[in-house]
Amino acid sequence: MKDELEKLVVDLTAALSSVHDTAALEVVRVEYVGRKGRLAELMKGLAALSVDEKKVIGQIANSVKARVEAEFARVEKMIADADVKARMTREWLDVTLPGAAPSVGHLHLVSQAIEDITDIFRRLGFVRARHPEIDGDYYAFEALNMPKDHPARDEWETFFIRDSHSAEVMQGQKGKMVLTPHTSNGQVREMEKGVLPIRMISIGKCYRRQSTARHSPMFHQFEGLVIDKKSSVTELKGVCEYFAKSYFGADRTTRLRPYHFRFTEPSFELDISCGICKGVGSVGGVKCKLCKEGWLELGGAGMVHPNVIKAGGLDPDVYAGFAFGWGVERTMMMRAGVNIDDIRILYRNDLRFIRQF
Ligand code: FA5
Repeated sequence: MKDELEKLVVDLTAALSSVHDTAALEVVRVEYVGRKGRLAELMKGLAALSVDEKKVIGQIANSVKARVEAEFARVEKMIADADVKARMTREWLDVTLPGAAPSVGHLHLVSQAIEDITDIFRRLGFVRARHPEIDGDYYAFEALNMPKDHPARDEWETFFIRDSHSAEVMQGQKGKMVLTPHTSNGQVREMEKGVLPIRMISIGKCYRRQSTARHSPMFHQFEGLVIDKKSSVTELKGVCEYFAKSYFGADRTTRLRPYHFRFTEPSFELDISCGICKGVGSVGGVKCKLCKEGWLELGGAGMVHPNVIKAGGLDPDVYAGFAFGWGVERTMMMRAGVNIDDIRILYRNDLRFIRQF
């Protein structure tokens, strides 16, 4: 029995020499020291021995058990050490390498323009206001001196909202519901608030049934409205000039060109001098490719029509004012350094384009 115990240790050491992971170690453990393993089987033979033999063999068996445990402990440690080493190789990190900065986004080109525009008008005392982008026909047209069926409405190529149940145009409290074709719907809404004087800048989305290199079906306008007891075209001209110089550069100038809008009288189109030919219309004797005549159109403006002031609940004999409405995208596209030849690219969500600004 003594020899068999010694042989068990020799066999165990040999078996453990080819063990490299915990699964294999468990197999050997079951075979040698499991409940029905080789050691347990040998120990059963102890019962048949005499008392003296039991003493001797018992001592040897204890020493064998201690050696077996030591062997298992040695191999367990070896496997654990190898695991740690493998993990360190796998997860090795060079803390001296430069860090990878997370990619930080930025405001869309149009949002940047909206912030710049708001900032310029804020310096003149204009307060940012917001008005519905889906509104009743009354605010978009009727209150702006464009009665039902007036042909001037055609210019706005309006989207009306259909009722999903009846397929009829949806009726709101203030007439048919429209996707606002301009921000001028905010004029009467602002006057109705009854807080005077008014110096508002309202920037919002507009929608028209148009899609060309210069027209987007969805675009933004910024609407200025001043209503006070005294107001003049000179003041309007001063505001336009201040905006043009602040946004485009000190060398740019503006002109008001007579025009016609139903909601302003007199009405104008505001032009700014071209940044390429500096308002001359030609460069080195050749017609300017950008403007052809020295000026670029920015948008509409004028003195608020008395009927609109009345619609706002105010007395046109007491109050007067001016208004203007310009396209954010077109204004931004006229700025030096923004070389965009199709307005619609702004809304294609192509990151290769957006990341350039
Ligand atoms: C108007 O919308 C008037 N409400 C402006 C106004 C306000 C006049 C207050 C007087 C007083 P108009 O239709 O011209 O005017 O549009 C004004 C500007 O909006 C245009 O000059 C252009 O810059 C921009 N715009 C118009 N339609 C589009 C479009 N489809 N895509 C991009 N910009 C557009």
